[in-house]
Amino acid sequence: MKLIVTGGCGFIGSAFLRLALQRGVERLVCLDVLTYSGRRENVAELEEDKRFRLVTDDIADAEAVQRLVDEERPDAIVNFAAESHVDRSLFDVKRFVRTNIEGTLCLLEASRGMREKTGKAPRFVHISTDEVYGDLEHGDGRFSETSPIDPRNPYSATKAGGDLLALAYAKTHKMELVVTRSSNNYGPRQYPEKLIPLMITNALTDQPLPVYGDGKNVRDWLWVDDNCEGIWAALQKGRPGEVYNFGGASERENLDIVHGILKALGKPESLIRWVKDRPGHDRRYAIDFTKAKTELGFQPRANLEQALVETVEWYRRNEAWWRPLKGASFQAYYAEHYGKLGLKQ
Ligand code: NAD
Ligand code: TDX
Repeated sequence: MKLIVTGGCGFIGSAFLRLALQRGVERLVCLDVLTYSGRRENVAELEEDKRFRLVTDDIADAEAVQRLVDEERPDAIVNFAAESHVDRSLFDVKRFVRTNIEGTLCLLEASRGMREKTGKAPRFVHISTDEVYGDLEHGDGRFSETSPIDPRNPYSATKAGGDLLALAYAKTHKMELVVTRSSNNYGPRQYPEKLIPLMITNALTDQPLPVYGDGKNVRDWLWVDDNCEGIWAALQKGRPGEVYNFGGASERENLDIVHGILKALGKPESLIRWVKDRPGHDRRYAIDFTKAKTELGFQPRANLEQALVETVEWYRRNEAWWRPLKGASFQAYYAEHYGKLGLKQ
């Protein structure tokens, strides 16, 4: 199989690239423009493999995308590339619209373009998120694939846009396309702005741990390699035009996660800093993954408490990876943007 994977220098994409090479793909092209969260070091060891090629272009550059697709003629495209951080979408929405909606469109159009030239479009897996369903209260049920689409922040609105566009292409243009919607991932190489790596790296350096609101928001934590296994299965056997939810069966309040990290590092609870709540903060995400289990054999394997300790260990051992990411520009970004909302203060 010849694959183009977009956003492969990010957190989940780089884990998926590793899995694809292990599974014996014949050719693996990573298309990634290397934004702040795209790290070349995430694929450094893969660059030694002759099957691997890194192309640093923008998925929203229609010509560049068409050129690459025509040149590579992939059997499949897996689209991870995105602006992925909810907090950043509060300040910089245009960038989210460009990548998450226009970029997805360029990939879909390039796939159609390949069909016009060769008679066959690549199979397409579009990576979406459980955030497109909006939020739940404690005690509500879980999101299934038929739950209404009800995004509540600019990030999830643009993800919903890309997701629905992809599904429309499956129907209108009969593309062999599958959408996956997963819950919050965790594991190595996650950019240290997201809850778990931010808290770990702040605790390691004795910086305050900013907990939004009352700390009781719930996320369903999914080990990154479990998500990648699900995506691999969706690539192989997902039914065209279908959506598959992936969850970790590990719902926890944010404060439980923060306590787990402090315990694993032997750090005091006095490091916790209560800060103003995120505007439009979704209360709870919870995923029903029965469909993925039944049709794809998806099953999350990780035990959250053990895998969280493993994640903490990865960050402890890989300070050289994250330390430069939390330097002056990271601090300046926080000071400029988060200060305005009172977050992280
Ligand atoms: P990430 O921010 O770590 O990585 C995103 C990658 O996309 C980076 O390598 C970046 O350089 C690249 N990219 C961004 N804009 C691009 C563009 N215009 N052209 C080419 N490359 C571009 O994100 P992640 O956490 O690995 O998320 C990957 C995907 O999974 C995203 O689509 C995200 O919405 C989705 N998702 C993430 C989570 C999670 O918990 N992290 C959960 C559900 C779904
Ligand atoms: O400093 C913080 N303090 C805090 O209390 C940060 C960064 C987060 N939080 C809270 C907000 C959320 O309730 O922790 C929870 C998790 O926050 P994030 O790590 O920012 O993730 P979330 O907003 O849930 O979105 C994530 O899951 C769905 C990913 O970033 C998305 O890409 C994915 O689609």
